[in-house]
Amino acid sequence: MSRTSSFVVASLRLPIDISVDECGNQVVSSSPGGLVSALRPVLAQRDGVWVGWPGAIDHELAPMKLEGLSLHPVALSQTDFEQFYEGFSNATLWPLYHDLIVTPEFNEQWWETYRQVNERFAQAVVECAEPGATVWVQDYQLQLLPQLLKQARPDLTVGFFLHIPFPSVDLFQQLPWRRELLVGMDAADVIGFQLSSGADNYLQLRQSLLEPEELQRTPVVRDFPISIDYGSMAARAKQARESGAVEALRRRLGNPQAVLLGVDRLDYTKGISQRLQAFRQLLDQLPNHDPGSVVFVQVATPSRERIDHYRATRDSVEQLVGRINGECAAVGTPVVHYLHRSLSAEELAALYAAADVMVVTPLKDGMNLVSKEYVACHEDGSGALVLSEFAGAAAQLNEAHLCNPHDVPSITEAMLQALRGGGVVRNSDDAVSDAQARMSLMVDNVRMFDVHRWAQDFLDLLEVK
Ligand code: ADQ
Repeated sequence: MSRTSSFVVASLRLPIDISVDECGNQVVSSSPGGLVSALRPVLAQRDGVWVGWPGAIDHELAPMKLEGLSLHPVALSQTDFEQFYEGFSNATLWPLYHDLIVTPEFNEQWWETYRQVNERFAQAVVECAEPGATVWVQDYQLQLLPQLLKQARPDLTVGFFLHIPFPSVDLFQQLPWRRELLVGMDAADVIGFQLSSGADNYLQLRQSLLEPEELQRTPVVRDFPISIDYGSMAARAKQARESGAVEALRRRLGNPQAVLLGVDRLDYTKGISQRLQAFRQLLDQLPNHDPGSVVFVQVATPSRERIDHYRATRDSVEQLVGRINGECAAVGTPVVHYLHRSLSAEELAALYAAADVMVVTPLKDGMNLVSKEYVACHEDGSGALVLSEFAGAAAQLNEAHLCNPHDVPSITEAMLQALRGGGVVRNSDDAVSDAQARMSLMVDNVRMFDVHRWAQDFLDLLEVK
């Protein structure tokens, strides 16, 4: 039986994982993450319902209550998965919105399936929404939902938030279905972007694509930079230090002078190869260091692995790891430690806390939560952040060592600056106190603008509409 509510969230994924236990029974467990921790209190307060895909293909699941959250599953078939998710969402919109790092594919059938899946999500939301309910739609996979919802239920108040960058007008205009997508989103009452540049691009696009009568209706269009659950991240890092996990980790790495860290979904937008090339150049520039005294740890979560560009990215990253270790490591002391898997929240916090320099070099990124998670793990002012100018987070974390990830020497230079602050290169007291001041300012920023504030700011605006 589906529950109804005056508050509904719709996102591609429900915050759950489905697995099978040793007796062959299906187990549904909640999967933690920033969006869930932001939305949980908001949903609890309003007794809301979350509509989304449980993550398993061809799997019908009844509406359920899990750890206090009311969940309303939408099933995806194998064809939906291939054409809506891997196809239109991740091989058309994702590369187009990330400034054509790879070439987007335009496929009429994928578009048709995208439309159909959006319609099914709209039906599911309509089933759950009480008269006059507020609906908050998340991200590029559900861009047609605002219009579909308003057509079916003009009584609903609808908000839409885009987690990835919104491209410039001429890039968006390449889409054969540009008008349909824009009109789909434009029906929302509040349309949120990570950055003001996204909001500006959107407003310009409206002017060029909408008819004069359509322009009479003006949704609120604004930036709402997303953030993290600062409190729980900082608490996990504290726990990792106090339990000795951080020290143990550094010991396992051979007690190096400096640990540099990268943590990403393995995606071509994240600039992992460029970062590894920069690390290789850095090793050449460090005066008389022993192999293994400066190490790089790269953790890459498997992602979208059946899509060709993702396979090619993995191959390129793994070749580079092999080449750098082949050239620079000694037996028993690798210089790059590479993990191709997901880590638990506790393991991740221990790694962040153990790292002297976090290296975040996306070629383009809506926000980038990893950079904010690292900052939250360094409340004491330790550590340093190397950050791409093309990550949304750079607009807020301007005390980071900014770099241009398309220019490898610029990443190397930012790494060197960060190591100077840590006293690894040309130790100076001034450099160390400058580094602490930079980190403390970033800590204050992330603490103040956390994910709870993000959700509250968006909903405050939506609920007065
Ligand atoms: P993503 O592209 O997934 O998100 P990001 O913001 O960095 O990028 O979030 C990744 C999340 O996955 C982080 O919370 C991180 O801790 C976690 N993660 C990464 N590697 C992991 C690993 N090996 N093990 C465990 N966890 C790992 C999209 C947009 C971003 C935007 C977010 C939120 O592309 O620009 O910041 O949505 O809006």
